Amino acid sequence: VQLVVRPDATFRGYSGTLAGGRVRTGDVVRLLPSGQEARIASVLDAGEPCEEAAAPAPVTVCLEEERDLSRGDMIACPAEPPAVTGHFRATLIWMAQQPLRCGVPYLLKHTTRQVCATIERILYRTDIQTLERMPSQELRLNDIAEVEIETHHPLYLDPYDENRLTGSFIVIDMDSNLTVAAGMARENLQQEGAESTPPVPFHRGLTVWLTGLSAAGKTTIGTGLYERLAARGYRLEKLDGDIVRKHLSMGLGFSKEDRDENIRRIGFVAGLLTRNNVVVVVSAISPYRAGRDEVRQHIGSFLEVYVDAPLEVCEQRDPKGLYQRARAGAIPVFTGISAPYEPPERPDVVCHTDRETVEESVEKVFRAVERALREAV
Ligand code: ADX
Repeated sequence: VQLVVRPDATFRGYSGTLAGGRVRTGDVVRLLPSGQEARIASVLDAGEPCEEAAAPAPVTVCLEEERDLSRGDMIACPAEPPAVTGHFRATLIWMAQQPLRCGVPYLLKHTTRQVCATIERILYRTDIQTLERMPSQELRLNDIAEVEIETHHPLYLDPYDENRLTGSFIVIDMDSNLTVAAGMARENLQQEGAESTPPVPFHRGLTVWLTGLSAAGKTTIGTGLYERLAARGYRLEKLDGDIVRKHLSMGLGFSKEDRDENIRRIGFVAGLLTRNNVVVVVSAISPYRAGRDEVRQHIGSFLEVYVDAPLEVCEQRDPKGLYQRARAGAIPVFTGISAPYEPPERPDVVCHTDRETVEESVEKVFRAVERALREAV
C-alpha cells in the first residue's frame, strides 16, 4: 500500500489513487506522519465495496478506529514504509532557461504536498551523449544531474525505482511560479531518528563566569546568554549565586571564609560539568580575585566576564533593597559598602551595564563564548 490520502466525508474514510501494492479489508497499515498503526475496516474501489484493491485503483479506505489524517498524509505498508525525510539525493532534469541556483529556496511539489526546499549542491552532471559524469557548478536547460536536496518539512518519499508516484516531484520557481525541474528521488540521506535540522557539531565544555557587584546585571546577562546558547542547541547548565545559596551553599553566610567556600563549591560543580562538555553559565558576585583565579585554574576552560557597573548605579537600581538596608546598617557586611569587591585584572569580556543595553552585553559574551568553543576543539 502507498496511498496519499484525501479525507472523504461521504464514506467517512480516506480516498486517493493507490500508488503501490494492494489494500485488503483486515490489513494493518501505518499512518504517516504519526507512525500509528490501524486496521482497515473496509475498502471501496471506485466507490464500490470490495475485499481488496490493487494499484493504481482509485480507492477509499475506512479504518476500524477514528484517526486524524489530513490531506497529503499517507497510508503505508508497515513492512515497506516510505522514508520520512528532509534530506535526500535525487536526479533532476532541468527544464528552465534560467540556471539552477544552489542554496536558494524553491517550491517542491511531491504527491499532493508542496514544501519549501533548497538544492544544496550538484553532485555531478550526466552527459547525455556519453553518459559520463561531469563535475558541474550550474545546470542549464535540459541538463540532467544528481543533486542533494533539503526540504523545510519532511516528505514521505520512496526511491523512484520502487515507486514512480511517491518517488517523483517537480521543482517550481518561487518568483515566476514556473516549473523549472522534474525530479526523481534516489536515496534518503537523513540518519534514522535525526532531526531534519542540522545537528549541533560536537563542542567542548566551558565555564562562563560572570562576576560583579550585586545588581550589576550578572543574572540578567546570564539568563540572556543561556537563552541565546540554548537556541543554538548547546548542552547547557547555569549556576546562579542566589539559587546556589538556597541549595548547594545553604547555611553559608557572607564572611570572607563563607564566600570563598561558596565560590569553591560553585567552581567544583562547574568543573565537573565543563569536564563533561557542558557550557556552564555562572553568576556570582565572587568578590575575591584569588578565589576566582583558583577556580579558573581548577577548571581550565574558563571565560571570565566582568559585569561592571559603578557602585552608584547599582545602589540606584537596588532591586532587592539590600543597598538601602546596608547603608542603614542592617546588613553589616555588604559587598561594595562594607566588604570589598576586587575587580578582575584581565577579564576576557567586560560588560558596562550602565551604558550598554542588555542585548549588547549578551551579544558580546555570546560571541566570546562561540570563539572560545571554536578554539577549544
Ligand atoms: S558571593 O559573594 O558569595 O559570590 P553570591 O553571588 O553567592 O555572593 O550571592 C550574592 C547574593 O546574595 C546577592 O545577589 C544578594 O541578593 C544576596 N546577599 C545577601 N546578603 C549579602 C551580602 N552581605 N553581601 C552580598 N550579597 C548578599
